[in-house]
This record gives sequence, structure tokens and C-alpha cells, in this order.
Amino acid sequence: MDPDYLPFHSSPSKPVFKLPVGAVDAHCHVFGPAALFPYAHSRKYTPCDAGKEKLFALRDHLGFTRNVIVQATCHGSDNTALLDALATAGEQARGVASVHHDIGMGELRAMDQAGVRGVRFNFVKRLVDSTPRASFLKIAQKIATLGWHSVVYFEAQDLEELAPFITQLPTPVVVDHMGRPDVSKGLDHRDFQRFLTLLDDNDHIWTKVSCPERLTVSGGDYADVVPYARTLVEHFPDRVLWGTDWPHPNMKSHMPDDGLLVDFIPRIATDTAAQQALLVDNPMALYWA
Ligand code: 0GY
Repeated sequence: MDPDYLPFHSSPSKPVFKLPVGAVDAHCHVFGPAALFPYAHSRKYTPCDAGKEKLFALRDHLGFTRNVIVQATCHGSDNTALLDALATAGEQARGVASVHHDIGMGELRAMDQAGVRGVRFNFVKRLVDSTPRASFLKIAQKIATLGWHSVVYFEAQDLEELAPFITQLPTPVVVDHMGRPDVSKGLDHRDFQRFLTLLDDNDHIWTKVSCPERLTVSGGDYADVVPYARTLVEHFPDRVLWGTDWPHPNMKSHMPDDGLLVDFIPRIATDTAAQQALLVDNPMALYWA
């Protein structure tokens, strides 16, 4: 583990908010353990091991029924830890993989059988070396035939340049962490307005209203993130997902208590209909239909 890497919270609280029956944690990871599933040579960070048993114990502790496990960059395009976790979880988990553009349809079909339903294209420069758009498009064309979707991770200032690529993808698209707005700039800032327009204009684009702990500038109870997430939930109630982001890689300021993260949900999805869509109906439609 990197010397400045913060491990996940060792004893998260029990949330006060009672999750709806069948709730899905739609963004979380498994890391290693390295002795079984070594980290990729290409990685930009070495995390604390955070294996499937810990993830599933957290799921039960918080009151979730299902997980969507997203391949993280520290495992590169070796999806074995993810596939191992999916095999253990059975119908209680789905996966989002990272793959190389020359992957064959046979391997993709085997991943589909294992519960993978999407691939992730990462544009965050501190996490990955850049991949040509043509490679991502090749992958997207292959996965489109399986009915999968593309997950994209980028920072708000890069959206203008990336938008033509994103809108060109031949699959549904899920944008991680609200497109990472700079919450010190205000809802009216052109970057967040551009993100709202992207979703307004493209009804196949979804977003995860996740990671207040990453996006907050003020810290504390993440009040500065609430207006961004709430705006998205209100405008696009049937295209939003929520996830813990456990085990919270690369957090520098603090490590969140996952129970308190769950208690953040009713502040952004303020009635039971919005909560049911965010936590159950939307992820079930995208991952379990
Ligand atoms: C997240 C966010 C981060 C890391 C990764 O794949 C990854 O390594 O996604 C980050 O550092 O912002 O979603 O876990």
C-alpha cells in the first residue's frame, strides 16, 4: 500500500436512513487481496487490500441487497478479482470491467455469463495513461451487441472536449460521480450547466450521484455537494444511480464512514419515490433486467 494511502473505515456506523427493500450499491470495488490477485504494473496507486468478503459484509451491514462492482485502475484490465467476487455473489452482484480493444467476443460472452454488464472508460489523468478514443469505440461497438453499457469517468473541465466522443458511443452511458463538478463554483457554472445539457439532450446518458466525500470542498456533512446531486435527481429521476465507492481509493482529506454516506441519500433524494428509483428501480433496470 502507498505510504499516504488511507485505508477504508474499519467500523462504519449503522445508517439511520432505512434503505428500500432490494437497494443496490451501484458503485464499489474489490482490491486484491494482492497475494491472490496482484495489482497491475500500470497502476498509478497501490491500495489497501479490500477483498470481496469485506465488501459483502459491508453490503449486509449497511442494508443493501446487491452490489455493482466496478473494475478499478489499480487492477488494470485484469478482471480476475472482479470475476471472482461475481462468482461468489451470484445474483447479488453485477460487474463493470475494463478490457483491451482486441478482446474477443468469446471472452466478452463469458464475462456476460459471469454478470458483467458494462465496461469503464477512464479519462482521469492521475489514474490512467491515455487510451486512443478509437480503441474505446472499438470496445463499445463489441459490447453494444451484448446490450452492455459504457461507464465513463472524467473531470468536469474535460467534458467540453469529451462530449463528442461520449455522445457517439453506441451504448447507454453512465457518468461516474456527476462528472466531478468543482462544487466551489456554483450550480450556474458553465461546466455543471454543460453536464446538465448533456443529460437533457441525450436520454441514454445516466449518472451516479455519488462521492460527496470526494467532491466536497467544505468537508463536514458535505452540504456543498447536496445541490448538485439533488438537481440531478430531480431533473433525471430515472437516470440516476447511487453507490458508496467503497473502499474509497485515493481519498486524501479523510476516510468517510459508509453509514454516514448512506445517511446522505435522503438529503439528495428527498421522497420515497425518488429513493426507490435511485436505489432499486434504476439499477435493476440497467443491471438485472
Ligand atoms: C472511484 C474513484 C477513483 C479511483 C478509481 O479506478 C480507479 O482507480 O475509480 C478516484 O481516485 O477518483 O470511483 O473509485
